[in-house]
Amino acid sequence: MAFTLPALPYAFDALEPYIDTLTMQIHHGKHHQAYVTNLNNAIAGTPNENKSLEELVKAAGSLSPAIRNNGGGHWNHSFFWEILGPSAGGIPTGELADAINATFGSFDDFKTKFAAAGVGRFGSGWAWLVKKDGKLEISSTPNQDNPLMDVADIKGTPVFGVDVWEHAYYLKYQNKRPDYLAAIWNVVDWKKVAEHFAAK
Ligand code: MN3
Repeated sequence: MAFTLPALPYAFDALEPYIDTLTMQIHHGKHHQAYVTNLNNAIAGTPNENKSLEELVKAAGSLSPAIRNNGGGHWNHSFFWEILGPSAGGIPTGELADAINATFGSFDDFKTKFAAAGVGRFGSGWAWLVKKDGKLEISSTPNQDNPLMDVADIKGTPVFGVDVWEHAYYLKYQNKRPDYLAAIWNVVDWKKVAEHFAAK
């Protein structure tokens, strides 16, 4: 079954001024669409056609680079759109907040460590908050890898993640990845993130 591009769950200009409209249009309509198209081309006519996206991603290490990169790209971006939103930001609450405070000291300490993971990722990739054996960890992955993959250094359930490819921020922030990573907290939907943390 062919994969399809999920609709963005809000308007392209909904994350202004933190993430600009043109970036969202190109990021969703061109970049994410290309991962979907290239993934479909890579699995067409093969037994992988019948697998779910999560099955493909989890087995990425034994599949072709085209499936690893584009399957990861499709999974990562589908996840990313859902954990952002308008009228978002603020601070996490409930058990997620307790876990962040217990693990990293405070929400501010978490933000600092998470941003360092994103800034420290050389080239293109993602920064992640991962739930592993019930505990939170920060990690980063290259390219379109993610913590679900068998090839990930830190494997677990993605709770939160930020795309640090230049295409995610260059139009507005140019070379200033730290500024993008500082702004993104304004559009994080912590309710959605808490749902990922609560899922087993
Ligand atoms: Mn991207």
